[in-house]
Amino acid sequence: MSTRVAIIGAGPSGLAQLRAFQSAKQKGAEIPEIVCFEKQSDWGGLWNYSWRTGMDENGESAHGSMYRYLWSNGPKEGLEFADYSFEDHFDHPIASYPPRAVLYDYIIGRVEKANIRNLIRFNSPVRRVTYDEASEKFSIIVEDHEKGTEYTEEFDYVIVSSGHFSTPNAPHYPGFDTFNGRILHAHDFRDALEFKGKDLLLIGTSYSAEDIGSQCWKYGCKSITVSHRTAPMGYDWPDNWKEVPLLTKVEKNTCTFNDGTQKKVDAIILCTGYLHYFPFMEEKLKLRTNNRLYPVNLYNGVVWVDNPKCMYLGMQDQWFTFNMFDAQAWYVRDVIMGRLDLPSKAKMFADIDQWRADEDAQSDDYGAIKFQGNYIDHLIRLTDYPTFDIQGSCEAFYQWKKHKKKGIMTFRNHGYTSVMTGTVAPPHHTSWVEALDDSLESYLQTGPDVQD
Ligand code: FAD
Ligand code: NA7
Repeated sequence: MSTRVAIIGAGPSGLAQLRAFQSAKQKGAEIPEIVCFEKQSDWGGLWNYSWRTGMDENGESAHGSMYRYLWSNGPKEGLEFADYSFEDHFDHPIASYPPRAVLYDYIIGRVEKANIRNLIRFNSPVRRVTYDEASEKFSIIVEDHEKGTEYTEEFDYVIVSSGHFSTPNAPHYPGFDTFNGRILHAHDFRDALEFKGKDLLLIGTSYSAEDIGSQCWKYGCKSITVSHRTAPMGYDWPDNWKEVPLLTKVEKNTCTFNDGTQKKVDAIILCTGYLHYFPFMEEKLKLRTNNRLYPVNLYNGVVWVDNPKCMYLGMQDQWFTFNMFDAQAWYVRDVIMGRLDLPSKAKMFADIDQWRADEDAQSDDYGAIKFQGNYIDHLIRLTDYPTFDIQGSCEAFYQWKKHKKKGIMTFRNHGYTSVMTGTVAPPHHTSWVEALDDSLESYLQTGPDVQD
């Protein structure tokens, strides 16, 4: 029997893995048998927008955390695939912060071309993964929602690419049970228009707070109050946006903060991040980590040291995304295909420690971006993934940071240089604040250029 490889999840990470194997096959290599299990009825992971919250149509926890009107929160020049540029896909240059539908189209365009959909079993959540030392095989229990059955199959390798921005970290604050409105986690936020004319409290200061707040502001909420645990975001916010210290208690609609100030609000959105959650992995294979750039126990950020036939993709906190998943997928492919050897366990652990110490030594976001760029560079040097100017991609991120500082509601009007094609992105035809239609059709229209 040939080597069997299971991939769990057909989001950007799982799709990168499928594409990596297909690329080797295209170049004449004999590849293992691949089966990708996907819980949802379609591919694309978080980028496959769903209105559903709570449970999906099969009674599984709804995976989606993306919401309507979401535009890329970083420049597309930082995430571009090295083997499939935006120009390859759209035939002409497009602006730097595409909405969700445009990025979805881009991700899917590559895998449609690679013709790999037949390797994915949809509506198939993985229930349990165990490893048997005697047979040296993984046993995977899968629910088949199409047939209404559960079955078990054996594999030689398992690649977990089920994402880590789906299980809410939802803290409790005193008095939440007396609140006369909606308390929701960012995971369940879908349409900013729900909050038009409302006073909102957001807790948290990272991407979700910044972007959900900006969305609600753009679509007409009355006011935004953002409560921080560590430090305020510190942008030059609009007049009806205020940053306050941590929430201490809620009494009906009145929220009290650490400095004694109070605010009456209509809804509370917990933008308090997500948990890495892998209930289907047996304990000896289960990744337990907080959200950081170099999680514990993963050699080269992907190989589970205690059982190197088990890999995790995309488990890092993310500055880079799609091209980082590619770098990882190409590396994992080459380990599985015996093109790359792994060092001893002790050496793998020592190497992880070194990377983590380097991560800890970074003092700001610029250092963190560079760190992740170095990690990607390290991986792509090991495989035939097309090399690209990672320093140039970091540069796009540095400019993005500066543009955000300059104008948090205008940064998306800027364009950056693609390190894949050398093209400078044209400004979008409408400024982000005025662009209420986030459809692919509207985005790809040409029109008067905008730059602030
Ligand atoms: P996911 O996209 O989460 O895909 C995981 C897949 O695994 C899903 O299809 C899921 O159904 C499947 N799955 C889960 N459990 C099982 C199971 N037990 N069995 C079978 N299948 C399973 N990144 C950017 O680059 N730019 C952005 O603008 C951006 N915006 C974001 C906005 C939000 C609100 C969030 C939450 C994230 C955003 N990201 C953004 C980051 C995002 O994590 C990545 O872009 C990307 O989606 C990660 O891909 P992934 O495949 O690792 O995980
Ligand atoms: P992040 O980036 O993990 O940030 C989580 C935020 O939540 C961060 O500001 C934390 O503050 C805050 N947090 C966490 N727990 C609490 C409690 N108990 N009380 C108050 N504040 C808390 O998650 P996001 O959802 O913003 O972003 C995730 C991805 O979605 C991201 O990659 C984007 O691409 C989209 P801290 O600074 O730790 O005090």
